[in-house]
Parts: sequence; C-alpha cells; structure tokens
Amino acid sequence: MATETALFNVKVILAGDGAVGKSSLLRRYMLHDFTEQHKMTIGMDCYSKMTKVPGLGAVKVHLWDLAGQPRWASVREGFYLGAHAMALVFDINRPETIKHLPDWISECRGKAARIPVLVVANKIDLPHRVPLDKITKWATDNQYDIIATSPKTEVNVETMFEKLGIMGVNFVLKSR
Ligand SMILES: Nc1nc2c(ncn2[C@@H]2O[C@H](COP(=O)(O)OP(=O)(O)O)[C@@H](O)[C@H]2O)c(=O)[nH]1
Ligand SMILES: [Mg+2]
Repeated sequence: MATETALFNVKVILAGDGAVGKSSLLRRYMLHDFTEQHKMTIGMDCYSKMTKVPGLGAVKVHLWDLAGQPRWASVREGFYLGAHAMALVFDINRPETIKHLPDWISECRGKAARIPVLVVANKIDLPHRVPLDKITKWATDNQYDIIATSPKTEVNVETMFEKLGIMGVNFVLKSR
C-alpha cells in the first residue's frame, strides 16, 4: 500500500461521562465492530487514522479516548493540551450525563481554551429521556455543533469523525 504523508496532524479528544459510549464510537469507526460489554477505559486510549478532508488532502487524525470516571480527572488534564477539536459525548438515555456537559467544557477550557466542540448525542437507538431539541438549542446557543449517533445501529459514526477532522483542521489553520 502506498504511504501518504499527512499535510495536517490533528488531535481530537473524546470526553464525556463514563459509559456514554466513547470507546464504542471509536471501536465502530476504527474496527467496524460493536460490543454490548462495557470495559472501563484505563486512563486513555489512542488511535490514529488517515483521512481526506475535501479541498485539503490527507489529514492524520489522532483520536484520544479519555476515561470519563472522576478517578481519572488528574490523568485527563494533560490530554487536553494541544487538542484541536473535542467530541463531547452524552447518553440520550441517561439525563445525568447531559447535566454534566458544562463540567466537561470547564475541565477542557482550562487547558485548551478555544477548541471547537462537537456535542455527540449517543445511543439514539434507545428511548430519548431528554428531547434532542432541548440539547440542540443549548448547543447552538453556545456555538457548539451537534450530531446524534449510535455505534450500535451504525448511525452517523463516520460522519461524526469526518466532522471532527474538518473542525480540527480548521482550528489548526486558524491558529497559525
Ligand atoms: N444501545 C446502545 N448501547 C451503546 C451504544 N454505544 C455504546 N453502548 C453501550 O454502552 C456501554 C458503554 O460503552 P463504552 O463505549 O464502554 O462507554 P465509555 O465509557 O464512554 O467509553 C457498553 O455496554 C456499550 O455496549 C449505542 O449507541 N446504543
Ligand atoms: Mg471508554
């Protein structure tokens, strides 16, 4: 296979409470696979993938999967540094994961002040215990992009990561 040199290297982080589906989104995107089992991420996992951004060419996206549980908070601090985009994931079936979104924003903003945020409404195959409209309004009011996903039923996973790549590249270009 021909190797391609990336014109851009983009660091994307996945944040959000434990068990909202961050690792599952990555697993679906990277390995085209899904499992019902939840295995807590230990500290952090990292994956890289070459993608093409229309009009810009080859982009290498480095995806950082953060462990969401409070016990990993001190480990997470360093992961925000140098990030170019953040996926803020919650579980549409667990309202408390939505309530915690502003805490994730504050944790990140302390380390990566202006990175673009994509709010990810995950597990949309399950009953929506908070209406999507309400969260969409919160996201738009705060100038965050939003997408509804399900790695289980394969909804919008590719689109989510493509969006993050583009957001990351735009942030790199803006920061130059
Ligand atoms: N029904 C449903 N379950 C999901 C979905 N995404 C993840 N899960 C399940 O939610 C649990 C937690 O997922 P995981 O990816 O480990 O969450 P993380 O802690 O945020 O990385 C696992 O049991 C997954 O199988 C989804 O889109 N729909
Ligand atoms: Mg995980």
